[in-house]
Amino acid sequence: MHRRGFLAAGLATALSVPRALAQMKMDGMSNMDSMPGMGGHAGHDMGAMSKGPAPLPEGEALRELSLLANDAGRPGLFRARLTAAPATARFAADRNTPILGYNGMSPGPLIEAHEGDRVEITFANRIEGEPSTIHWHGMPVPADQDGNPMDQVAAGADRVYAFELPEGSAGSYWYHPHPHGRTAEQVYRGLAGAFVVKAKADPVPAAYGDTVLMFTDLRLAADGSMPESDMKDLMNGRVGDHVLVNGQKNPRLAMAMGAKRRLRLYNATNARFLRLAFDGAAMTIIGTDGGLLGKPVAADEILLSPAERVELVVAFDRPGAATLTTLDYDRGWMGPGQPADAGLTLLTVDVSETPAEAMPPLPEQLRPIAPLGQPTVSRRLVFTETMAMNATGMEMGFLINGKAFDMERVDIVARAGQTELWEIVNQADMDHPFHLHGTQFQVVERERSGKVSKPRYLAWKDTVNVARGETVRLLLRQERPGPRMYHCHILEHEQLGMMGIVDVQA
Ligand SMILES: [Cu+2]
Repeated sequence: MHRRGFLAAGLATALSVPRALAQMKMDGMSNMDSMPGMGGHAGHDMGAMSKGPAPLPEGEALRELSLLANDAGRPGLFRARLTAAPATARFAADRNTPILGYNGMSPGPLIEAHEGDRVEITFANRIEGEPSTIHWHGMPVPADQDGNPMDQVAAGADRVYAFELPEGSAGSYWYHPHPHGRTAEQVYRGLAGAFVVKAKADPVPAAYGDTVLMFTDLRLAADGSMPESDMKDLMNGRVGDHVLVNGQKNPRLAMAMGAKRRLRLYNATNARFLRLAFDGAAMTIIGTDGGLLGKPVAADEILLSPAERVELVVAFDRPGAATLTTLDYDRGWMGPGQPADAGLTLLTVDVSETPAEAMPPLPEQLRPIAPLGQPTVSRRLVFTETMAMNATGMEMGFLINGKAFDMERVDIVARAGQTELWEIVNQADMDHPFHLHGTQFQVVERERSGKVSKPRYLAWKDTVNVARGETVRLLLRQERPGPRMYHCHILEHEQLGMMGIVDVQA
C-alpha cells in the first residue's frame, strides 16, 4: 500500500527532516497523487488543498452522543460490541468524509455503566491492514485488558475486553486506540469515544442533566477528505482547522434562564490545547479526569490539555447568547503554521427570557478525596526534545530520560500498593501533557523558575499538562500488577518516542 515517506518515518523513533520536506514538495506538485488513506478510502487530489479548508455548517442543534446499547439483559453486567471500521461522515454540507468510526460513528458511541458493574466488550478490528487496540483511558482495569500496544488486535480479528468497575470509580473516562505506531492517525481519523461511569449515589442533582461535550479537531481538504499529517504535525502534534463538539462545529443548545447544566468536557484532540471560558454563564468545576472533587470550585477559565476532562456545572442566569469560547494559550510551537487558538466559539447556548423551574442547589460537599500520603519511592522523568545532525540530515526525537520508547524495554519496576512520588520535568520547548495508565494520581505541586505552587484543590487525574520549563510532582499508587504505559498525550509525540513502560509487580 502506498504510504508517504514521512508517515513511514513516523513509525520509527526519529524522523529525518530533509526526506520529509522533499516528500511534501513532491506531493504538493502532483495533482495526480491519489492518496489511498486507510481501508480503501477514496483518494483525493492535492490540488484541491490549495483552495483551503472546506467550510463547515454552524448553529445546528447540539447532538447528544448516541448511547451504546447494553445487550446483557440483566443488571450488573454491561455487554456490547464495538467495531472499528472505515465509515463516512458528513462534516461539510455537500460532501462526504471518509473516516474511521466505532460502530460507524465519530465520536464513538457513549458508554454509560455504573460502579459495581462488570463490563464485557467485544472489539472487532475491521480496519483494513492495520492492528488496533482499545485503551480504556483513565479506568482502573487490569493491565492485560487495557489495550496496551503490546496486546494488538490484528486486522480482521476480535477480542473481548472484560473488567469490573470498582466502587468509587465513577468518572469521565474515554476509549481510543493504542496500537504501536498508529495511534495518532487512528484517533484523528475518528476513533475516540466517551465512557462515563456513574456513581451509585450521585450528589449532583439529576435536574442538571448530564451531557458529554467531546472536543475533536478536524482538518478537512476542499474535497472533504482528511489530509495526511505533515512535518509540522509530527513536530507539534496534529492541530486541525475546526474544533468540533460531538462532531459538530459551534452547535446550539437552548436553555431556560436560571437553569443549571452538568457538562463533561473532553479534550479528545491529538494536540490542541483548549483554554476555555464561558461568556454569559458561570462555570463551577465539580470534577476532573477521575471523578468528582471534594467540593465545587468556581472558575473563570479552564485549561484543558489533550486527553484531559473536566466536569462542570454551568449556570445560565442571563437571557441571550452564552458562548463557550477559547482564549489564547502559548503551548510552545516549533516552526511555521502555528494555529490561531484564541477566539473560537465552540458552543452557543440560547438562554430564553422564560425562567426555568427552580433547581435544587449544588451540595457544598461532593465526596471525600483522601490525600495519598507519604511516598516510599521517588522517581524523576525528564522530558526532552532533541534535534541532531547526522549523515542523512536532521533527526528529531521526543525522549523521556534520554530514551525513546522501546516496547521490549521495561523502564520502571514498581510494586503494587506502594505510594510513589513522580516528578515530571519538562526540559523541552513545548508543553507535554503527561498521562499514566492504570491509576489516577494527585498533583501535589508545580515548580517553575524555582517558584513552587500548590494546586487550588485536590483532584484525581490521569493526565496533567507539564508546561515547558516546568516540573510537576504527583503522587500515585498502582493497585493492580502488570505493565502500564506512561506517555505524552500529544499523540504524535507518543508515537515518536515520548513513552515508557512501568512494570507493576504484585
Ligand atoms: Cu508532547
